Amino acid sequence: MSATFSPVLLDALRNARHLLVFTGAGVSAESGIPTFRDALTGLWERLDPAELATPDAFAHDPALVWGWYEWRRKKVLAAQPNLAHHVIAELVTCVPRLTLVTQNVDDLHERAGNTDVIHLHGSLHQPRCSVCGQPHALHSDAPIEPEEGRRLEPPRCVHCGERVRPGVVWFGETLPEAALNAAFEAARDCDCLLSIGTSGVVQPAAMIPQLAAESGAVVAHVNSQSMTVLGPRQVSLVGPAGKVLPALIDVAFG
Ligand code: BV8
Ligand code: ZN
Repeated sequence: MSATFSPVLLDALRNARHLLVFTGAGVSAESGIPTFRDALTGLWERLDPAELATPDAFAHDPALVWGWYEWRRKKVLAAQPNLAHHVIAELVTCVPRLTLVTQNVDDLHERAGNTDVIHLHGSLHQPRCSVCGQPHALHSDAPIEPEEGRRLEPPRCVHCGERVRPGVVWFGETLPEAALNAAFEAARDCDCLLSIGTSGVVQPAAMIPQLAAESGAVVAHVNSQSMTVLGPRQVSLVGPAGKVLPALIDVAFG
């Protein structure tokens, strides 16, 4: 990709007091994790992910939903952080303050070295009881049985005997309040925001880049597809995050 970047963005990065990095499924795509809106293979080709990620879906067919999340968790456990995750971890050393907000339910940012990651949509790795809310311990080294498309009965809570559910935020559920408040506060405070690998359609997370722009921040969208930008202080960098980010950081800080 071309290493020519907007001077507005380069200045904003070099002079950033507070950089906000906001990520979506596209940042993990080069690690082999399917994005949320990609066509899924096998059985999942016939299912809409958005229809599996709801409280109603779990109530209607818990084994189908639990099996799908275990399949996804297995893929994440087998995956490694990619260059984009590593560059984001490195960025912490380039600016006085960095906040990392992700919509992703994987742990690839943490495995690349970021700490204090704000997870707006929860985590595949922290299931909890669907009734009493107690966390449920998963043994990450134990083999995960489901292959793609296999149904699997959810485990039972050791406290109350009810079904354990994935520790993610489903459609129609509210986001964790502390995480959302921290993300909105960072959006209002930051002077530069990198929005990486997100289609920006899921609310309320999608308000974050908009809020940062309204507060005067320079906003850059890094996406394999061209993103619509409003005004001279927003830019769209088109290409895979694993290529665009190393080039950007090299030009800005190298
Ligand atoms: C809520 C966890 C209040 C589960 C997820 C109309 C207006 C406003 C809101 C709504 C509305 N209708 C419905 C709503 C509410 C709804 C919503 O926003 N729906 C949308 C779809 C319209 N939101 C909610 O329900 C939220 N809660 O509003 O609470 C409330 C409560 C009750 C009653 C009333 C109000 C909760 C939403 C949480 C959903 N959970 N995930 C799970 O993972 O299974 S969301 C899901 O989408 C993903 O997990 C991810 O977190 C999220 C965002 O997706 P992206 O990350 O952007 O991924 P996507 O696949 O879309 O895009 C990938 C992008 O990467 C693409 O642009 C692609 O081009 C790019 N890309 C690909 N490869 C690369 C790349 N870019 C760079 N490099 C690459 N290599
Ligand atoms: Zn319980």
